[in-house]
Amino acid sequence: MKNLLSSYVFQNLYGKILIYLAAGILLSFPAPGLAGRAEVPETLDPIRIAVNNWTSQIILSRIAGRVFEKLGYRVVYSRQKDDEQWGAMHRGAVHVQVEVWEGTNSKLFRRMMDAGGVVDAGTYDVRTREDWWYPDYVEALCPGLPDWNALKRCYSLFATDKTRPYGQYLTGPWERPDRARIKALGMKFKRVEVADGAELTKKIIAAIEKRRPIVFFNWSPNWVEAKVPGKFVEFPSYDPECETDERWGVNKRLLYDCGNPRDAWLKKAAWSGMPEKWPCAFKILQNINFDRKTIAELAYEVDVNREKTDAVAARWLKNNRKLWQSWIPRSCGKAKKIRD
Ligand code: TMO
Repeated sequence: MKNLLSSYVFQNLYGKILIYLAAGILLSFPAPGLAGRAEVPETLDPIRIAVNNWTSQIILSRIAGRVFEKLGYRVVYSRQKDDEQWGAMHRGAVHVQVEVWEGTNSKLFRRMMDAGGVVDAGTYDVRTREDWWYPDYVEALCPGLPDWNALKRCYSLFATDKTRPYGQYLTGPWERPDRARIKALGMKFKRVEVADGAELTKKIIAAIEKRRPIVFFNWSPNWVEAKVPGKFVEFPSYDPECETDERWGVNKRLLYDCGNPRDAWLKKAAWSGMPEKWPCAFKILQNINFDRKTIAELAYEVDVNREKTDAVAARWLKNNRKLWQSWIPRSCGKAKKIRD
């Protein structure tokens, strides 16, 4: 009886302890939806990422999207032409742009920021350049390069069926006042535009494999510099006045008698409503960073090694877990639970 009683009391006590323990555990981990816990994703409205038409931008978009998805965000990729994306972003129809290049995008980017629809989401640790470029083997045929004056003399080297007797300058659908520059500098060149980065790549590779003289729009970092040594053409140094004051520069009557900036920035941009609507995703976007080597290598794997952009992005995420996890601030909550 005594034993029975004591075991009853003991069991009762044991049960109570269990109940207290269970209650304690439950209270220390509030259920989802209770106040005090970071809610990520803040909304299931999809984050729309602008996808442009050159390789590194397409891969970086995919990497950013995958990181958002790991935190539960919904992501939609939206094909956008370089010059048309700003209006869409201003209206909030597109929310993220992972590569804004100073040489080609700064004008519209600034205009949209001034108008209030777009915000700066941070600068990469990479300096960039975008301009006319040629492989080194062209130098022997056109003495004086990389000075642009050399091209005034040997334009006919670059003539094609589309441009003869003028030289051909090959480029893609990116906003540069090339025709205005060609005119202002009195160069005998015609601008030939291909559809996108992939087609430009095809044409460049075909030319360099036959060591044909070629001058084209290139940018750095990009795969080209890793595949073939070459240089940017040195035009008169960029100055903002070159684009606003006709009297500036070698041509006293026309604008655009200068090159693009030589030491330019690379930024990310967002719809101005993003910091409020998806605060965690916006902070991640601000933290995203790539170095020069990574951007060039990612482009190389697709453009030269012919891999799929999705496969290249997935492999990068798998091999660089620590880095992309470091972009996710603690305030995003769930960060610890994310899987590959
Ligand atoms: C914007 N781009 C990198 C193609 O010059």
